[in-house]
Amino acid sequence: MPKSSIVTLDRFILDRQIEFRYSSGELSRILYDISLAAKVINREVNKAGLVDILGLTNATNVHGEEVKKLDDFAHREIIKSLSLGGQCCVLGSEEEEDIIPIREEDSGEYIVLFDPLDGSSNIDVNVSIGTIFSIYRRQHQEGTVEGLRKEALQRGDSQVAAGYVLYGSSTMLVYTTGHGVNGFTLDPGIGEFLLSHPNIQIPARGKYYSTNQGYYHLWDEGLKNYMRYLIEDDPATGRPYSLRYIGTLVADIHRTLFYGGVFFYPRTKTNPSGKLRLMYECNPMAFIIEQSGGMAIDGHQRIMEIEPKRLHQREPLFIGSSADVRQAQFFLTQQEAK
Ligand code: P6P
Repeated sequence: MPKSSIVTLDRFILDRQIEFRYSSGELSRILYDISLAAKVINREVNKAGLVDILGLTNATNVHGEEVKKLDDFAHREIIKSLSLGGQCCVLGSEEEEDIIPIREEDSGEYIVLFDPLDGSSNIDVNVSIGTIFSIYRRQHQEGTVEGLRKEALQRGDSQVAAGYVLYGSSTMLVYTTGHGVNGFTLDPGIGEFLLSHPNIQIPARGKYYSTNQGYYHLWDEGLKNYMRYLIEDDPATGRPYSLRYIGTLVADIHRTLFYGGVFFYPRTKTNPSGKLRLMYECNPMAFIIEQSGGMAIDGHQRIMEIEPKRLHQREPLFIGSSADVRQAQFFLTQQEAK
């Protein structure tokens, strides 16, 4: 019997369950539940242009950003999907100020932090958007709200799994449990995520840089020096790099994962911590990129070694091919050494 070349996400999770030292099936169930929510969100994203789900809910989220209907739908869908299985004790969402305790009787060994719909400003113009998730195991059995708040603030290097869904020209789910990175493409005809990109490895160096250059005037001198270096004409060192920027973190990181290069959302004079959130944007993306052979820093230290203090705290992010991120780090620290 020929070995089937079609591997569904569910089959893959089951086959790889043994790799996970707590392989009681609970983490597998969480990954199933997230993939189910992703299929439901994908259906709405695909028809967003056809029904009145675009536009605003007249609400704002914890960051004062207008919450688009699809953001709110995705937020509720993920909570619903993760609340059923009993594996989670607490959730954290970009759309919710505080943690979301899941079960009164204080069971559930896992924590899931997520950005339900990253890049929502792009929803109305049909540009790729995404969902990001980060999964931890519970460290203590204290079931109070304060205890659960602590559970939701673990360092990135304690993650047991992380991934994203990219709703683009095709819908992909990319995730890691610490044993490499694998990508699955949704076959809408059968409603299954199929293994399409096994064991993804980021190129050691790329030829793209990805950032919102409109903030150049607000950057530190070291970063300005780095960017000027990247766009010098020196073919012998693979320069100039090309600029690619979509404005959806998931899409920009996904391209970087496959083509290499560096994405950065730095601190600026007006936003000293940058814009991206540590717990449900920087940490999960850092886990994935490190597992693919790349690097992720805040400009100085590993993103995943930052001690979290608040659920929605922001951090500067430099992420991508290790040679490129190291080069950025050199320019940033060289300037500070002066
Ligand atoms: P800017 C989307 O709003 C987001 O949170 C990330 O997905 C993206 O990387 C960033 O903000 C874009 O921010 O300031 O360039 O519009």
